Amino acid sequence: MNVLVIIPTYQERETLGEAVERTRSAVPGAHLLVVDDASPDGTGDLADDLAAQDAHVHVLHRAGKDGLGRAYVAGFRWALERDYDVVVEMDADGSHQPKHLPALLAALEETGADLVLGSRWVPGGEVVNWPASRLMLSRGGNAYTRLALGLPVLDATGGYRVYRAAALARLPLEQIHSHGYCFQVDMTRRIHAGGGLIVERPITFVERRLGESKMSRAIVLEALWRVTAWGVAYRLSRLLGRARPRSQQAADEAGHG
Ligand SMILES: Nc1nc2c(ncn2[C@@H]2O[C@H](COP(=O)(O)OP(=O)(O)OP(=O)(O)O)[C@@H](O)[C@H]2O)c(=O)[nH]1
Ligand SMILES: [Mg+2]
Repeated sequence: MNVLVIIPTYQERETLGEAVERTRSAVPGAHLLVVDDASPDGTGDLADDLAAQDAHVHVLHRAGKDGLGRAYVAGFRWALERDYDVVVEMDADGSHQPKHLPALLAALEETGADLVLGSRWVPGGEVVNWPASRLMLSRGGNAYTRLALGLPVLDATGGYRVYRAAALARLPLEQIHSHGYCFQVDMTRRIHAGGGLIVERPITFVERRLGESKMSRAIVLEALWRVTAWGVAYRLSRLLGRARPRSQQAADEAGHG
């Protein structure tokens, strides 16, 4: 399997080096793509230095900060234009530990899944060093998401995950407009709606020690309105989907009668 690990960065000069180093030793055969949004702190230059020293490291520079979702979509396109079978999403900030990657990749192979979620909320999964407020936000966000969208997973918002490239190739990437972490929910619901198999494997998520979080009120509000809008659309389509066979039946009966 040709594996590409995509690491989006904005202002991660303090964390990127360690993330790259740990990933390289956890999965030596994999390639890495850093997608940097012109970080003013020079993260992009650091990424270029790392790439110059290591043929497995690549860099995609983007013009300015444009959100996690857009950065990943650009990374997915880069991967699909090349010969990768598997695409991984991973944060630069140390929260997603590369030591879990072999198990996540093995799960993709063993189960034949299209998407393997590194999950904080399945048995064996955990979060280290989060304040109660952040735990509640993630728990609550996931409960609301599951209810609204009928997704059969416990951690739809997590950003440590493994995709089969063929499953990404089937998605209309140009239609994905979510910016913040609701992008993860968007991807999950699209894979699920397309009949893709999604499995979860436990991870230990560690809160960042260095650098600054890009989590904001705007990102939470975007998630709330988008998940609600997707939920309404999902319920409507189910309602119409159920109504169609009945009306078809009625039309058939009328035809016979
Ligand atoms: N390219 C790019 N990367 C981004 C952008 N926003 C966030 N990132 C990266 O996406 C990853 C996750 O962002 P974080 O700031 O850690 O967000 P978070 O994990 O929700 O928040 P914390 O748990 O508080 O760290 C990090 O590697 C960021 O550098 C963006 O607009 N563009
Ligand atoms: Mg983080």
